[in-house]
Order: sequence, then C-alpha cells, then structure tokens
Amino acid sequence: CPAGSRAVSTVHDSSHVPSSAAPEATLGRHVARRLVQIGVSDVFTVPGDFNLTLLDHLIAEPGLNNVGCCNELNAGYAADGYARARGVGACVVTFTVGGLSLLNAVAGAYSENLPVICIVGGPNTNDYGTNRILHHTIGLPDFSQELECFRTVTCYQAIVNNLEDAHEQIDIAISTALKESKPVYISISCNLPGIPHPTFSREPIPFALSPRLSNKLGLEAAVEAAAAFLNKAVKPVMIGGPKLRSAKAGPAFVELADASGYAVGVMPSAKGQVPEHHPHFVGTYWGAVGTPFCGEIVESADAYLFAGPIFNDYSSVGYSLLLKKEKAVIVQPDRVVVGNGPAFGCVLMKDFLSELAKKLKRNETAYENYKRIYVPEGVPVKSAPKEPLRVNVLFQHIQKMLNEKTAVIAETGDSWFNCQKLKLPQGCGYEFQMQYGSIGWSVGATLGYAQSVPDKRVIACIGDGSFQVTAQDVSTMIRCGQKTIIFLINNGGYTIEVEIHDGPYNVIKNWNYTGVVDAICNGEGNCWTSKVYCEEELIAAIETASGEKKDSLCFIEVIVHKDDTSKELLEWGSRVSSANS
Ligand code: TPP
Repeated sequence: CPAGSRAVSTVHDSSHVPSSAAPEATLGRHVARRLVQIGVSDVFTVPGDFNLTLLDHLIAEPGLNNVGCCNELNAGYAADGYARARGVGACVVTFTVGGLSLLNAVAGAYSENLPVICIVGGPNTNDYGTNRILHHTIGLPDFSQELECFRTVTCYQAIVNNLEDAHEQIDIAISTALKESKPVYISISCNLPGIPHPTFSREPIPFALSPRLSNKLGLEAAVEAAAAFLNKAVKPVMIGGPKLRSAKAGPAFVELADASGYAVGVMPSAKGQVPEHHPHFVGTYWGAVGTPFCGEIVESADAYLFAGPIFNDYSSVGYSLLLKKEKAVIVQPDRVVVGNGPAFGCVLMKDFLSELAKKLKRNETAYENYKRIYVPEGVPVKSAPKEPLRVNVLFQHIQKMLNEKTAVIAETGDSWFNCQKLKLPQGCGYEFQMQYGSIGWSVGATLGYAQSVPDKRVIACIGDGSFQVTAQDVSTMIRCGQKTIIFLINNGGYTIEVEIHDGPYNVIKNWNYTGVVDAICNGEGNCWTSKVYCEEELIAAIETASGEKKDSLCFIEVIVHKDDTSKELLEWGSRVSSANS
C-alpha cells in the first residue's frame, strides 16, 4: 500500500480482520440492515464499478429490494418521492459520474426537508492519500470534488474509508438525516463492503435517536404569549405550511384546528398536509391565485397563525401577499415568533401547537364569516361534442378519480395550478416540489412514491416539457409492475414560462409521447397508452384505465391547445414577471 494513506491500509489482509468478526458481519450487510431497520425496503440505484460489491450486499438482504433506475437524477427523485410517503428514502450511485448526476435531485430533497440517504461507492482505500488519477473523475488526483458538491445539499457527509469507525460513521449519518429531515451523503470505499468487522457482528441495535425536546420554560412562555395574542382576535385563521411535515406536526395542527374553531387554510406548497375535509377548511392561501375567497379571509383576519411556512417569490405570488407581521404568529419547526415580539427558540412546533390547543378560547367567528361571504364557484364548463379538449375539462375528470386510494403528483408547470384546485378527499395523497421546482422531478418522484405505497394508485400530471427531461424512468415503473396513471399534458411548449416571459425558446419539439412509452415498454410488462383529443376520448380512456387496465401502468397523452392555461397561471405569471424585472 502506498505510504501516506489516511485510510487503514491493511483492510485487504484477512489476517488483520479481528478473529471475533463473524464472516457475514460485513460493512455491506450493516448498511443493508440499517436501511431496512429505518423503514427503507426499496433502494434506487445505478450500478458502477465503485458500488458493485455494495450492491451485492444490498440485494442479499431480505426485505431490501433493488430498483435499478435509468439514470442517477431519476434515482434521486425516486428516493425523494419514496421519502415523502415512507419518511425516508435511499439511493446508491457510483463515484462522481453518478454522484454529480444525482446532485440536482438531492438539492431538491434538501429544499423539501426530506431525509434521503445518498450512498456513493467511493475510491479504494488504497487510493486515498496517493497522487493517483482515478477514472470517473475530472482527471485530477483529488477525490474531494464530489464531497465538496454534496456539502451544500446535504446536512452531513461521511467518508467511509476505514473499518474502524465505519459503523459509527454510517450510523451518525443515517440518524442525522432522520433527525434533521435532510439528505446525507455517505461515500463507501469500493473495497470495503465485503469485509467483516466485529462492530458489525452485533445485532443491529435500533437507533436510539435522542429526541429533540422543547425547552420547557420557553414553550410555556411562547404558548402564553401566543394565546394572549390570539384570544384577543375576532377573526383569526390558521394556515399550514410545508414544514409541517418535517416538524411532524400535522396531527398537532389538526388538534389546534379542532380545539380553536378557527378557519383553516393551507399554503400551496403544503397541499396534502392539511386535511381538506376538515369542516373549517377554507382552501389554499396563495394570494391572488389561491382558492377564491381564501386570500380575502386570511388578509382581512385580525390574527393569523402560520405553521411551518416558507415565503418565497413563487409562494408569495411575486411578493404580492398582503400579510402584516404584527398580525402573525409564525411557528417554525423549532421556534415561534408572536407579532413583532422576539423569537422563542428551542420550542418544537408539535409541542407548541398541542399546548396552544389547550389554551385558546374557541372562536367560530372567522369561519362563520367565511361561510357568509363565500359564493360557490361558477358552473363547470361543458364541452361541445368532439370539441378539442380543454384543460379545465380534463381536471374535472381527474377530480372524479380521486379517493383515499389515490395520490396526485403534480409537476412544475401549469399542472401546479390545475392540480392545486383539486379537492382532496380524506386519505388522498398529494405531492409537488414547489420550493425547488425542477422540471422532470415528477417522473422519478412518481416512481418512488408509487413504490412506497403499493396500495395507492398514483395519478401523475406532467407537462410535455418536463416529461422530456426524465421520461426514461417510465421504464422502471413498468419493470416494477406499477399501476400509475400518467396524464401527459401536451400543449407543445413551456407554457408556464410563456406566461412569465415569452420567446421562441418556449416552443419544444413535439414528440409522439404514446409512441415513446410504447417503445420503452417494448412488449415487456403491463403498459397501456392512449392519446386523447376530446372529452369523449378522455372519458373512454379513464374508463379503461380504471377498469380493464386497472393493474397496468396507464399513460394518457392529452392533446390541448398551446394557449390553454389556467387563469391562475396567467395572473401568477404576470406578477412573477414583474418581480423578476
Ligand atoms: N430547468 C429545470 C431543471 N427546472 C426548471 N424549472 C426550468 C428549467 C425552468 N422551467 C420551469 S417550468 C418550465 C421550465 C423550462 C417548463 C415546463 O413546461 P411543461 O412541463 O411543458 O409544463 P407547462 O407549463 O407547459 O404546463
């Protein structure tokens, strides 16, 4: 072994393996068992020579299923989708060429507070500390490039290149992901997975994740301040934000809604995390493009509680929300701010909401007020016979498909706005990636989400432009026997961009999308495709997908006019455009 290696240089030499190590007590098996233990039963992978031995150990583990993806970006998106339903996801790729392809998906998972365990097969322990140039790198004798890239999109990085502390490093990385609800990066030297070590002989001890606790006095003070603030209000409302999920505060939010009687809304990026069947639900608060009347209710309230919000240029509709800090209680996963007062730190959202539920006076006024002013939306549009299909007609039909056995995945684009208007029945899942908004996310995320909830039928709404980015992994959906229904909305371009700022770059090459999927299926697996131009054809396609083809992957290409957009996109696009200029 070359001199100067920081890693244990004797790992190949079996005489140095402590005799107490059972032959099967390998690092690879340890990783596999840890993944199973935290609830991962499917791992999304792309093989490469740096990770092959690790993959051998993962596939040998009962309870762990290898889902080979077409590329690393989709493997990462799949782990993201999986983590949304399962609470954690994992992917395995190869050094640098794989890692850098994965990076964008991991950044998205970071932005959505999802614990994704990213495992990369790394350089041989003998190569560390040498001046060697390795393949799959940019040709410099430096192995840190991938690590440096991952530093900004993960909350912890472990370089496992010796066996002495491998156990500890892997466990710290995994438990940090779970605790922080963020992705982590673990690089495992390619020559280590098959080597036993006594630390891996122990029966896997369940993670004793030291729970985060609220500071008791801080919690009491925050609850007292918020209760005094809200109990004075005549028309208070409460709005759920996207960090409800990572704060594990969904049930406490509902507890507070039930106890307080307040009108309840949801931020667009948190759709799916606040029950829309709640009797006081008033819709999505998204300023001028949210549910009719919801913006007015929230902005005219004399106090509002936001649980886990993220206000960015998109969720604030180009900074056009009319919110005032002095009227707000802002609850973040571990801090609370009441009006213009100072923050109460070390206060966990779920504790705060539960305790506040006990202290708030019940107030029906705001909800009653909402009921008084609310006028139901207009009569739904009807198509003339064989009239070219309109997007709002399409979504009327998608609405009818939803129940507790379905989940909607909405891709970035006009699907954001159309899906946002769907009314979710109890138990119906809903996911989209609003903070990062990376087009193509939905294909991988649909693969991962469907894999984690096999009992649900996933309904993915994907624009043609987004589909062109990641289409390949429909292949993996078919291979896994998934029964997702994909609505591919073919409007011939990047319509959301058209409404922000138009130019010839927003027109895309038209594909024969059903032809592409048929070619991907290639006679292997259950896949059914259909191209629809009018409502009659859409109805027939949905009937087939829900009946005869209920166990197949169903891909319905919906042809619509290039300028057929939601009115919300038009409004939002013009506001975001002014914020950009
Ligand atoms: N590249 C990435 C990876 N992510 C992005 N969000 C963008 C570029 C910019 N972008 C946002 S939406 C969009 C683009 C290019 C077009 C989406 O088009 P499509 O999927 O057809 O949806 P539509 O708006 O037409 O419904």
